Amino acid sequence: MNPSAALSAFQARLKSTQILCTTDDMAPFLCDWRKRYFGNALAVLLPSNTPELAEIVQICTEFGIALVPQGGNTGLCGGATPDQSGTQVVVSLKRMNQIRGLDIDNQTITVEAGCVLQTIQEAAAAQDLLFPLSLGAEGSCCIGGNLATNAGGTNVLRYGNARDLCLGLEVVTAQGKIWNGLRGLRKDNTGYDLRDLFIGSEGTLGIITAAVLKLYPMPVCQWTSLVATPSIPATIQLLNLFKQKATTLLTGFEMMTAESLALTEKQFPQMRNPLGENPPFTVLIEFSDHESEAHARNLVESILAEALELGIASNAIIASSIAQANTFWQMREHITLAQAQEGANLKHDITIPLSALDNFISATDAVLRAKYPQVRIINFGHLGDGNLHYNVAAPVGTDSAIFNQANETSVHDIIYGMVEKFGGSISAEHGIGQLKLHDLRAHKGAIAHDLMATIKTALDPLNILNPNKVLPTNAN
Ligand code: FAD
Ligand code: 2HG
Ligand code: ZN
Repeated sequence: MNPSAALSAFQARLKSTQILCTTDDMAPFLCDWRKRYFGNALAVLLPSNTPELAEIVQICTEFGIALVPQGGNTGLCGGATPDQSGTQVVVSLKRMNQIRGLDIDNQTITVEAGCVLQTIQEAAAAQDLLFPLSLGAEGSCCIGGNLATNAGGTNVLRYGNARDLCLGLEVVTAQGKIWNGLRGLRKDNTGYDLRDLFIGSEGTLGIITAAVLKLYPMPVCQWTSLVATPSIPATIQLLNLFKQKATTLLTGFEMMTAESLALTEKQFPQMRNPLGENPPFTVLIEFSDHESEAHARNLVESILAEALELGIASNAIIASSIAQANTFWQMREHITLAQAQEGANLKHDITIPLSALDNFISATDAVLRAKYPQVRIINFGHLGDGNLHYNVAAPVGTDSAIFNQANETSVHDIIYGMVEKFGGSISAEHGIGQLKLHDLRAHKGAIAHDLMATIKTALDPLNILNPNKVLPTNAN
């Protein structure tokens, strides 16, 4: 490894405005959104096109320098934060943010990795088309990061994860070669699927520089409602009622517990639950229709009426305007922000089969509360996908940093143990990064973990792409 020679080579190749080296300039790139991980770097590099990025990787290969790709830096597992050695470079894709083309006949858009997700949604909407990936960080996360983490969000129920929305990729390999796989094909059985290998690999196998994404017809209207439910089984019955009656028109089904909304109201007092006193569960349902407003409204109203009659819902409100629908969504999206403002919490982004969800929650709550009687369980998520954000916060009045430091491993072990028992996954949509690095082998199993390490070694034999993320360096 020769950091100073590498730095000289970067300086010879890039403009001075593309290399950040001072502590102040680098600071925003060196810690994660949650301010949980803090790293150091030799430099932050800002390439403006794919050939430039390929040259950066070649220089890193030559001098043995590790690279940490970064998009919007909104990831929740520390994957985009460098280690503390000061020898790695952060490669920010932010300046590679061109929309290369939108193909209306093929219903695809080709974008560079640094495009902000919301910009892509807006470019599609300008052509009356929908790019359905949607998440709370959409104003700052980038599509390269979304693909690298296989992001989920609030429309997975209908349109799938980021992986399902991507047809082609352009990638810079660990050798600094450019793989052009930018095909907009819905069928392509030509051997191993390299695209799917890079998606979800969190920058450890290649750097995504551009993508071809699927677009969909824009619905003519959306109806958003908030529904009060008494229990998890009732909420699942409500989900299945909507699936049965509304089929593909159901596009979002988000669950929020009373505790998660009470915390949101505490931190953001303007955010009051329009259902009144928080019911045990508040469900945000989004319904997208391609026929007419009247068709949609009649269908939503009739399903909700049936739900109330069956007793699986106790109250429901349909947003009367887009502005009101937005306030429903804001209440949902602000849970993460409220938790961040309240103090550090222990996040568990998990999936459980819906048939096991109720038993999982009761059993896990019971074990946690037996060990930590006053602990706060902030439980919300994309219930339509079986994806819970089962977040644990220190008891009121306890210093969260001290609580987390003392109990993090034990809390994770309890929850992940239960996840295993109930057939779930320890990472639904946020990835592994550094946060779950040491939990993966036990969860995935030795054979799968070893296969992953074999792939990593084959693609990145020098281990320069985001080392010690997803797979521990010594696993290669
Ligand atoms: P970064 O944080 O910059 O990077 C994430 C990982 O991808 C890192 O490992 C990084 O090295 C790698 N990477 C980044 N760009 C590239 C590239 N071009 N090539 C290769 N590797 C790359 N996530 C969800 O799935 N669903 C949600 O609903 C959701 N809601 C969120 C709400 C809030 C308020 C916040 C703060 C985060 C939320 N997230 C959610 C997490 C986060 O937004 C997603 O993981 C997102 O996909 C990360 O994108 P990014 O551009 O910020 O990536
Ligand atoms: C969400 O669904 C995000 O809002 C963040 O995935 C979840 O804060 C979290 O744990
Ligand atoms: Zn989520």
